[in-house]
Amino acid sequence: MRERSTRPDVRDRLPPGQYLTEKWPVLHAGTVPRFDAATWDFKIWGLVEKPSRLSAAEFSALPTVHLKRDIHCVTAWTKLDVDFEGVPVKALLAQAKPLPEAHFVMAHSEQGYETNLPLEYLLADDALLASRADGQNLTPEHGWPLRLVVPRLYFWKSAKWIRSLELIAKDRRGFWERNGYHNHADPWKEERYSSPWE
Ligand SMILES: Nc1nc2c(c(=O)[nH]1)N[C@H]1C(S)=C(S)[C@@H](COP(=O)(O)O)O[C@H]1N2
Ligand SMILES: [Mo]
Repeated sequence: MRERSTRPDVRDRLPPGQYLTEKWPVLHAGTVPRFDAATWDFKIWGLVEKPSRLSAAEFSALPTVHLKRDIHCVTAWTKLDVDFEGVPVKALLAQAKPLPEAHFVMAHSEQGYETNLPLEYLLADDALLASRADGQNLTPEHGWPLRLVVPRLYFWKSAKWIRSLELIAKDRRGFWERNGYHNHADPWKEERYSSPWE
């Protein structure tokens, strides 16, 4: 989408076919789940040496970092410079110790939503399990109490209301990936939809 009024420095940050939004739209399948701190937990499981389970209190005591990134939704909006605060996924994975045969991850959320990613995206510095954005707790609509943030891929890979990460050997498609979206989802390559021959 051509944005004549967009400053060149900003234009360079817009992946092909994206337009800028100042607002933060809310998008998801299903309803906003209710959060119950007494029963909530976060697990890392599957192909790891040390599976882990953290309660809400344990998770909220973990050290966090800030990460300012642009987010790109497949429905074509891009929002610049969102300041996420959360726990680096790589710190939790370092404790869980992925087995050598683990190459992919399925992120599991409330109500059965799931999305798949190559493990390398979660070992990178810019993958967070975030509870805050722009200095505020996430609203329930944006994923409170915890969402994945993987800014280098279209935003559907950033699972809201995440409850676990499952390490797997062979790639498996998640919810949107089974329903027409691209398996990999790089916005700079416009990997929006999957084609029948993939
Ligand atoms: N659990 C869950 N997470 C989800 C989704 C969903 O349907 N369920 N939708 C994804 C999609 S398609 C997008 S674009 C982003 C939107 O996040 P936002 O509502 O915070 O903008 O969440 C992603 N995470
Ligand atoms: Mo989306």
